Amino acid sequence: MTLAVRLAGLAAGLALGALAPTAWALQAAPAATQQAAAAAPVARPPRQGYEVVATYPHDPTAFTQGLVFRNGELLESTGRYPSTVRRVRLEDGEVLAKRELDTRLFGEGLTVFGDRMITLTWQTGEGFVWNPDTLEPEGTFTYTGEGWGLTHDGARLILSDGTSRLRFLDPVTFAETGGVTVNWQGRPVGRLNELEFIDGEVWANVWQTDAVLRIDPATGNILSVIDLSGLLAEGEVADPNDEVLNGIAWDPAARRLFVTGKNWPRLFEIRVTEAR
Ligand SMILES: [Ca+2]
Repeated sequence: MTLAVRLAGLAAGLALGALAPTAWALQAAPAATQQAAAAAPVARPPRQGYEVVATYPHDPTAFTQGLVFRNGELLESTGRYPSTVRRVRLEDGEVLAKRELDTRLFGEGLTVFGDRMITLTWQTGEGFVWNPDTLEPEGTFTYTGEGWGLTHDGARLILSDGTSRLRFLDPVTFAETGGVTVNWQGRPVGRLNELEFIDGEVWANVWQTDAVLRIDPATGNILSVIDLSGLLAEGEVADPNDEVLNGIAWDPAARRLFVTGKNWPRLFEIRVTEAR
């Protein structure tokens, strides 16, 4: 799929006019919802754009799966083999420390809850607890299903698994305590990947698109869609199908927002612009 095709798919998805399998396609909705949609066309969610504030180098071999800003630097998890967790200097992208996962594991989402860094793996149901300063492993846990993105709201871990579902986990026991289905006016929207909790909202990028959804975690309702297309020029990644937008980090003190992607050569500080 070319970049142009992906962007066309994104545009179709943003319009939410069709149930065709577009890039951030709506998943099969309940029959009653589909009938309602057929009777009354559903307006698309508010759409937002962005401005680039600053650009930083990013390790182009980092297949980014989780991204967090902490204490002036980035914590990042990467997938493929060997997967890694790493501390990264923002200003020049220098990897300050790195740990490799066992080669049977494909690294996924990352968050820091208190003084514990927590990471997921893709299809192995194994999670890890780390010291975020030393990257020393401190424990493991298990969960059901796949692991994609991870963040928290101060009380609960919030996990995505590639579907439209956001699941809540107890941050100490890792027991699943609930969840919501991310939706636009009742229609589920899936392929949720990397997550960040920002000002009471969950922000999720949608796999293989340039879309970031702003989500109300109480209801799963989509509040708006941020269109991040155009951050990279065509040809900046070798494989636009796999090397997609993935990575949202928030600096709450300075209110800075960072985004990058899998094997992207650059990481961006951006400012989101008004809905239109
Ligand atoms: Ca994140």
